[in-house]
Amino acid sequence: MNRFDLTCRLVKKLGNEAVVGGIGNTNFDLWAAGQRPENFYMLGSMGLAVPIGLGVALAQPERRTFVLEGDGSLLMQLGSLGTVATTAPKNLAIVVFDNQMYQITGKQKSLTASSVDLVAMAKGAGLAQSEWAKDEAHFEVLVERALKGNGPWLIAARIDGEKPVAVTERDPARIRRRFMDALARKGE
Ligand SMILES: Cc1ncc(C[n+]2csc(CCOP(=O)(O)OP(=O)(O)O)c2C)c(N)n1
Repeated sequence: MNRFDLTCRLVKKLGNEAVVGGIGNTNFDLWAAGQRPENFYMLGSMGLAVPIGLGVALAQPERRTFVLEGDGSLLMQLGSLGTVATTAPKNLAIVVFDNQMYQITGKQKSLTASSVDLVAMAKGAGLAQSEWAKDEAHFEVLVERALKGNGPWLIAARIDGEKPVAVTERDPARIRRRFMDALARKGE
């Protein structure tokens, strides 16, 4: 599967849901898939997308929140999976794009290229509703489930090594302001 393609499939289904894009390529493809004020483009820190998304989900339980993260970044903040399972927000879905490498810093292999299974780890952390997407159609089924049912969920997809389609504008203050303004408009 391909990160940009899956990101577009997800974004097409969205209304007022919040989306937190993790560092790097995940973020860039979210940007390229169509800029929404409800998207927060996290710049700079590996592993912070899940903690930020968890905060958003807990603060606005009536709004669904999707977190998009790379395998390397999720591995850097694994404890966050346990925190999500323990706080159990019904409105939070984590999407992990697993390319088995730290692509943006030079394609170094990550541990998912060898022994690590992120879905098994998520289940071990207490996230029972964790699943590998078998293909694009199955990915869409899992996203639909996350849009309608009670979470938290973790959706993992094995992706190719394609480069991202664009690069996120590096204007953190603007990104933050736009996101906060969008989230202040509750119920839209
Ligand atoms: C805490 C921290 N450590 C290291 C880096 C440098 N760095 C930025 S992105 C990245 C790799 C990210 O890998 P992954 O999340 O798997 O995404 P991919 O690049 O494969 O899309 C690294 C090592 C960083 N930004 N923050």
